[in-house]
Amino acid sequence: MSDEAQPRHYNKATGGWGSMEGMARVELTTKAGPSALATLKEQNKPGGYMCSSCAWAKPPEPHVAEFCENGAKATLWDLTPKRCTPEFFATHTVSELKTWSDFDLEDAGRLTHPLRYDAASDRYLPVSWETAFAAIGATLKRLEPKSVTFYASGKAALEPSYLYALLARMYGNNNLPDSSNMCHETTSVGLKKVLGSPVGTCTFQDLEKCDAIFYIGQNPGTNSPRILHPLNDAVKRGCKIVAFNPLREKGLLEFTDPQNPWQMTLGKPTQIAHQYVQVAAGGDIAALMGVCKRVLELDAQTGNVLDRAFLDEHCHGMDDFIAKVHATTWDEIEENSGVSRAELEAAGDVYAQAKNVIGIYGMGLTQQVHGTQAIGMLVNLLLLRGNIGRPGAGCQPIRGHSNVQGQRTVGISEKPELVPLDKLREIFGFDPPTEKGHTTVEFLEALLDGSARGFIGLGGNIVRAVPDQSRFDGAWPGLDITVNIATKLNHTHLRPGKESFLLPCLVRAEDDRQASGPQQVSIEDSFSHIYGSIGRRTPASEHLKSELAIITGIAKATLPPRPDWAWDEWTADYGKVRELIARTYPDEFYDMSARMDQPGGFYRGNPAHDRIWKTESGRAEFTVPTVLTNSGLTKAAGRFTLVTLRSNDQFNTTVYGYSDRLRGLSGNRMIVLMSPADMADMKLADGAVVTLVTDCGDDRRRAVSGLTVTPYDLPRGCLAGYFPELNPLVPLDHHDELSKTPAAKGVPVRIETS
Ligand SMILES: Nc1nc2c(c(=O)[nH]1)N[C@H]1C(S)=C(S)[C@@H](COP(=O)(O)OP(=O)(O)OC[C@H]3O[C@@H](n4cnc5c(=O)[nH]c(N)nc54)[C@H](O)[C@@H]3O)O[C@H]1N2
Ligand SMILES: Nc1nc2c(c(=O)[nH]1)N[C@H]1C(S)=C(S)[C@@H](COP(=O)(O)OP(=O)(O)OC[C@H]3O[C@@H](n4cnc5c(=O)[nH]c(N)nc54)[C@H](O)[C@@H]3O)O[C@H]1N2
Ligand SMILES: [Mo]
Repeated sequence: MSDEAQPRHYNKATGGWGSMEGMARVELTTKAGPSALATLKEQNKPGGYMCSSCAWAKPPEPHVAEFCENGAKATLWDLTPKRCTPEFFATHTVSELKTWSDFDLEDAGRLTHPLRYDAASDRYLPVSWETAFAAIGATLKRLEPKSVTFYASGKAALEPSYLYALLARMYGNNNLPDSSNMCHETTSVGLKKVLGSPVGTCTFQDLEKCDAIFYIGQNPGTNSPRILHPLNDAVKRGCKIVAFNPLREKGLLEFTDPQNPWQMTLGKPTQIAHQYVQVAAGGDIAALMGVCKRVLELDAQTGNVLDRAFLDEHCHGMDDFIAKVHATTWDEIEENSGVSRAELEAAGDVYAQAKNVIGIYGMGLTQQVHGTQAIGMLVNLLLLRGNIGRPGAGCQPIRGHSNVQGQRTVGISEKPELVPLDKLREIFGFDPPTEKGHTTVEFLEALLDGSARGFIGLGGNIVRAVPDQSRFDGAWPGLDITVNIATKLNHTHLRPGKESFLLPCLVRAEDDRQASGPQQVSIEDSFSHIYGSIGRRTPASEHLKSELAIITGIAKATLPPRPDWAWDEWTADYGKVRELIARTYPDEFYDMSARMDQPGGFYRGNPAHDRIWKTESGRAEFTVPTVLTNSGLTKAAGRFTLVTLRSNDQFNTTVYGYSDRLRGLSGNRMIVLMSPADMADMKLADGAVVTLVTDCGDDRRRAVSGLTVTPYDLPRGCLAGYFPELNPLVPLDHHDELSKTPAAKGVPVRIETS
């Protein structure tokens, strides 16, 4: 637990000795031991185990240690010798455990036995797998298929994910929301609309050829630290990085390479960002508009800035967009972006001078009410100079969970139009449902209105990850059934339905042995590369099953028996599941088992990368934003825009510890960061304890109390604090207009002091 009450400051570069300290501390907490360190040595290397932390690429020629501080933490966290056994559950009731912190619940260790909730004693009791599957199957058969939701959290590999989606469709629905619905769904919808492809257009090699990177709303030092190596290399080549972020994130400022002994001991850190645009929270549409305005001005002067051949041949809607840029004044741009004209012109100059530009972005763009418009705006800028679909250029979201993109690729999607239903019909001989399923937000709405009757979770912690966090507590017990497939205990497991099962699974680093021998799985990274992964560690308990075996166990107990639905055969040999994936998606996954083990994996391709635009017009689409702020918030006296963030010591709702080293903060997660100028205006001292209250105009009071005011270098009007502690402040209906991704980066709040 926290041993320091006040945050303290840290001023070192990203990487370096600090990251070594961070890993050592988690090693101490988890007591993972020397064999876990052996696992780290083969992490992200061909023939090894693929990290279960973020979705960054696994390069064909890996470094000696191809893992980062946070990947190491994730592995050590999985491989802890601590165990959360039936004895633990005999000692603690569910009501008591509900009062524990996220950290303490997961710190109880790995789940060891399948468990069933017993309402009479308010405890989880051990149950056999057979009894659990039979009971789950009996209840699911009784329920109306449309009332059951199959959530997934982005970690499970391609093989179990494919079967999970198949199970939901054979059962009779497309209720397959994913953590992606709270994350990059804005990308899946926004990029699809303008480029015809829902994923990034770059390959790893493009990073070696770009001359500028526009790096928007993503925190590499914490959330995808291995990207710091290619960024570092790019800067050394002369590539200019222009960062857009309301926070001056350390990873974008400077980096000490932990792989480089000289730099670790003597050398100077590399300066990462050539220019740091400290945009107002939600100010990116306006800021990018300013950059575009400068590019058009330069073109008007010289006539050779725009890529006219590309624009003529490949784009649609440019005239309307250009008219909008001309009609938008610099005053409006400065007012809405919070950035001066001179700074945006400087960014425009970098863009215009660079031959190849990549636009990289993360949650700062996606978790906004107008997130899809913001992504459209970034694409507008890239299109002006033909920076999509050629080497060294492209639009590249940085995805979250290690296989979140892959889960969508193999069918975990509530949008049936994204799934080859005809292939499923042909291969499995059933009529897949065609009605659209629940997004995460729609599941929550169904939970509230009582139409949801069952919830199955393939990993994750939906109770803590969602908006309006505390609003659903009363609804969960009304569900007929909740089933969670998990590795460690979290608050979602403590919201049992009338019937409830907690099913423990192997982690990716563990030896997964089935009837045909040890099994490999595969995952897809942010660059659409697919890799094999094999676990070698002894499982945490002999009672664990793989995610795939649990899914097939539920399927067998729920669906009518058919010889061609060969659940046992598929469980015995995951290669058979890869054959099914290849039959369903032949163009991308042919010969999958062989290709996934080649160094660097295989690229499944992306039409936009080859300038084939699967959009409505058949061309890349310029879009005209209808607003200048991503958050859509209007300014009002005393109102702030709250940004919810990850610390350097967490993976989503998994809290490893209480240090946010790269931001110089530690000891307390119940803080609110605030600019000293706003503190002075509000007469708040460093260390004052306040309540944040949502200011969205509906009648519901949403408040989080006990937050310590902490001065921080932020633009005026912007507050920041931690996810998931601040999730009760995000209204359920405060989400991106098209994708319904909750707008966790633009929450309107007020400060109460008493
Ligand atoms: N160690 C670790 N790694 C992780 C995760 C983790 O929790 N821990 N989570 C994983 C997951 S699921 C995901 S999706 C990714 C998330 O990785 P990121 O996309 O980096 O997500 P966040 O940390 O939420 O913050 C994004 C950044 O957006 C900035 N920002 C906020 N508002 C704005 C804005 O209006 N404009 C701009 N330009 N920037 C803004 C914030 O200051 C922050 O730097 O990381 C993945 N990797
Ligand atoms: N306010 C706010 N809210 C947010 C965000 C934000 O930035 N701000 N970010 C959003 C984003 S980007 C995301 S992706 C979601 C995350 O939402 P989720 O993906 O639902 O949450 P996680 O915290 O990643 O899930 C952690 C749990 O997963 C289980 N687990 C871990 N490893 C495994 C495994 O290998 N197999 C299985 N079966 N289970 C495992 C463990 O029980 C662990 O407790 O949160 C979203 N919510
Ligand atoms: Mo995410």
